[in-house]
Amino acid sequence: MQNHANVPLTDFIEYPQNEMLARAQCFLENSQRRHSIRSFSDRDVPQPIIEACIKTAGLAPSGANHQPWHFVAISSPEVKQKIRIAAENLERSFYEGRAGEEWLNALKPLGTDASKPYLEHAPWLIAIFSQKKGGIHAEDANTNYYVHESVGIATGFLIQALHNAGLVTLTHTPKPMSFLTEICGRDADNERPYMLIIAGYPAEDASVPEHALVKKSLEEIATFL
Ligand code: IYR
Repeated sequence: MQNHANVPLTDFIEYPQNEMLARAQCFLENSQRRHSIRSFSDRDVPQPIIEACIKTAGLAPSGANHQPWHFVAISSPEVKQKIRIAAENLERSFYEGRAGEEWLNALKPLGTDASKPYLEHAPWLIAIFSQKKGGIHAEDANTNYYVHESVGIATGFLIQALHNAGLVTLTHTPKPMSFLTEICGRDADNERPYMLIIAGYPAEDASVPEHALVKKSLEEIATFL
């Protein structure tokens, strides 16, 4: 079979099982301090931190290892302003009726509305795009597989990486998101905007909705057979 060479696994680290449990619990406790934040400070975050987090996202598993994603990291005030204006326009029509009553009721405990000042205040917006065609090399144009799953995993990696670095984030999906394609100068034929991640320091008065702290128990989310 062609192209099937393997290299030995040399970077696996085996921990004693007590240490494994301690590490798993430590990661859990660290993850329990991750919250979606809607109030950001305008303090700068150096680009190399964002670069390292995006590199972590790029390590996510993907269909046929095609890595069907592209991350546009935005710190330009002009670009952020364009995104805020476009997103708030869409959100206004969403909150004024397009969402429908059930959806609006589901959002009430979060206290969200059409105003999105953090799209300008936060130091970084990361627009994530999924790619229909691609391959293991950036210039490839083969079919990508499990694109949604792959980009979802990479997005999870990115959120955890940003949290681990000491930043707060918000996942934002203004609907429809096609305006991001144009503002970010991406190829509309091959790429779809997947999600916008806002990243930075929390504002001093940042808060977390009580609703967001209600997490299902292990028994509710898992079954062991
Ligand atoms: N995109 C809107 C609405 C919104 C939708 C869901 I589902 C949320 O979990 C939170 C908000 C907004 O950002 O306000």
